[in-house]
Amino acid sequence: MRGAGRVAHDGPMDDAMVESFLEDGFVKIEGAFPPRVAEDCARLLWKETGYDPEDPASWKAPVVWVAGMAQGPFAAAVNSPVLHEAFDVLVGEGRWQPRYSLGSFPLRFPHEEEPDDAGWHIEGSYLPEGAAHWHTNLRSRERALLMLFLFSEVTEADAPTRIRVGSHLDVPPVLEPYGEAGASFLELGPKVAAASADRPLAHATGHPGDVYLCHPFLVHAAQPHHGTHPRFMAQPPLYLDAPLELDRTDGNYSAVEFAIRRGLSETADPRAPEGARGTARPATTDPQSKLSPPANA
Ligand SMILES: O=C(O)CCC(=O)C(=O)O
Repeated sequence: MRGAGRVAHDGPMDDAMVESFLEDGFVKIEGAFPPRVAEDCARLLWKETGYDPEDPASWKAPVVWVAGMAQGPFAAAVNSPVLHEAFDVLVGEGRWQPRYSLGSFPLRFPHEEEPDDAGWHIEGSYLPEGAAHWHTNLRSRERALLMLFLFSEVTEADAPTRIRVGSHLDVPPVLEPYGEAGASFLELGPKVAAASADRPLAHATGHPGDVYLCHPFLVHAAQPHHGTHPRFMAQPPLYLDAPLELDRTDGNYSAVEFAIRRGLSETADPRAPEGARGTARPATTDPQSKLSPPANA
């Protein structure tokens, strides 16, 4: 198993972040928001569970899902300058929507019972009219990133999220045949699990205040918690402000778009012209446009 890659953010973010994101499908930003903010978030989350932090006998279920939290500490966590800069680097300036809340918290408790939600999958990002399950398509409709926010200390023993490193490149060929309509996570789950089975494993461990920014197609899974400390995390989307484009005439691709093209190119006809196979550089690694492509490019 390999360790989760991390990106320093004491200087300007740059090509190292983009390269790591393209290769692995995620970057870990340590200290993305202050530990004190994480503590405040955790206190509010405990209230939602109805459990007593000091009394393990009260931790009745292996996982408690909390939907949306819009109190100040959650808005503060997602709006740190370092995260905004990273969103610009990976998604592109003006191409993502600011958020003022966080959602989708799988709070995992040490438990003998196995959770029923620990299969390999990618996230659904939109609910088509009349559909029962969330869907994903090749252009990652609505979702720019999957984000993992840590609110507790997460060691190997605390049920960290399992990540298949580089699996975001296996998913575009699975999605391509479904076109714009996409497919539900139920249909896609077994296919993306099979396509990424040989990828090395990483675990989303870290400290309160660390954030993993993941490509929306990163294949990941929960795991049973047989440790001692509850694991508090959020896994919300970063929403797109403009749809992803996979065929830009000016080549001004974001890192998220570029990775999708790279995933497609790995199964494409090797005789196809280079530009058509996604082998050009993303705009974010062009030294002339160091950080992010312009909005609506
Ligand atoms: O709880 C976790 O570690 C991951 C949960 C997850 O990926 C999900 O249920 O979508």
